[in-house]
Order: sequence, then C-alpha cells, then structure tokens
Amino acid sequence: MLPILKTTPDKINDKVIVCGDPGRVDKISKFIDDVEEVAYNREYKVINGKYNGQAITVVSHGVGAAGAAVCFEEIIKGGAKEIIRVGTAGSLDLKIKDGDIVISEAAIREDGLTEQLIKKEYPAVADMDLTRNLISAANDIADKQIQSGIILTVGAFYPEIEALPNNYYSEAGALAVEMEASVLFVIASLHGVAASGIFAIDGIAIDFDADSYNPHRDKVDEAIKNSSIIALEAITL
Ligand code: R1X
Repeated sequence: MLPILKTTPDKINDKVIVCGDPGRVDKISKFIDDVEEVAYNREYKVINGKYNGQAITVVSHGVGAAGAAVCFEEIIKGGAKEIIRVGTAGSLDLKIKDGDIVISEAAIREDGLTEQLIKKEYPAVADMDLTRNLISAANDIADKQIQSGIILTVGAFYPEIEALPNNYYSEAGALAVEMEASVLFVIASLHGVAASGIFAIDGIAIDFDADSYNPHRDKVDEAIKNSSIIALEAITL
C-alpha cells in the first residue's frame, strides 16, 4: 500500500508526470489515451493512461515541499523510474516573461525540507537525459525560445518579516522560482531515479508583489498546455 496516495505500487507506471494541481491532472488526461482514474486522496490525484503507446502515470503533489515529498517518496516506492514535474514558476530574469517556458537543469535547495533528508552540500540536479529530451521536445513544439538552467525552490511563497530569497538568487543567475523541484531532484537522486522539470512562467518574482500575483491568465494556461505536451513527448522519447 502507498498510504498517502491511497493506492498500490502496481498502479504506478515507470514513467510518471507530476504536477501541483489536481485539476491539471484532468487537463493532462485530455492528451492521453485509455485513461483510468486510479485514486484521489487529499491533494493527490492519480491517473494512468497511454501516450505514444507507452504506459504513463500522472499524479498531483499539491503546493510545497512537505506534501510533494510524500508524493515523490510514494511514487518511487511504487516503482517510478522516470519523473517529470510540469509546474508553474515566477520569473527571476527580466528577459523571461509571462507565458514563457523554463526547463530546469538543477534547483537551489531553499525548500526547507530536504536538509532533513541529507546535508545541504548534496546537489539537487535534474537527470541529464530527461532534461535533454525536454529541450529537444520543446524545440519541436513551442514556437518561442525556451530557456534552461538553474531554478530556485523555496519553502515560503508569501513573505513576512524575512525577505524572500528571490532577488538574491536572481542576481546569481537563477531563471525562475517555484516550490517543489529541488525536493523531487534530491529524492529521485537518492533512489537512482531520473527526474527533471518544465515550468510555465506565471509572473515576475523579482521584487515579488503578492498583491498583483495572478496566475489565472490565458497566456499562462497556454504555456501550461504546451509544457504538458512537451513533458509527455519527452518522457516517451
Ligand atoms: O511551485 C509553486 C507552487 O506549487 C508554483 O505554483 C505554486 C504556487 O503558486
């Protein structure tokens, strides 16, 4: 039993697409054949199906490191061998605009969780082959330039007394910020599993202004749709 996903290991295919939003699992299922709804417990929705004739699983992991880590540990326990996260992220580079797509080669571990798993010196890196597949599928599908590089994974989304680390890592060349990639990369590496990520940019996160954050726009939806298709192509290449 995979207790928090509330399903069994035989329901997890080798190839898994993960995303934060359970609603996005339904959207991705529109591109997949022979869809089977497997489980839906808490924020974790699991479906199976086929893409390019190959069996794949799509799972949602919710927002943030702790809940996502539970998902990643359980899908790997279930037998996942290749995992691609399809997500949204804020831009940390003024050349990268809303509706653009970023592919992660590595993630900065400001997630607040992975230091409870292994020392901070251990890197959060994406699998080279899966990342190369993503870049190549992106070049075939998207009509604009796709950037790849280092992204930032944070634990806190809204700031309080402490400032977010967004501007600091923007200066260091990080392309975008989100909340789960470093967790995926660390857990996958610890288990010898391949993982990578592709991100639709939903706003500018330099000098982050929480009051003007609005990810619900057509150009963001379009980028999420394109990144979902790119991920499905990349994982079945
Ligand atoms: O990873 C981030 C988090 O899951 C991106 O979107 C959510 C917050 O808006």
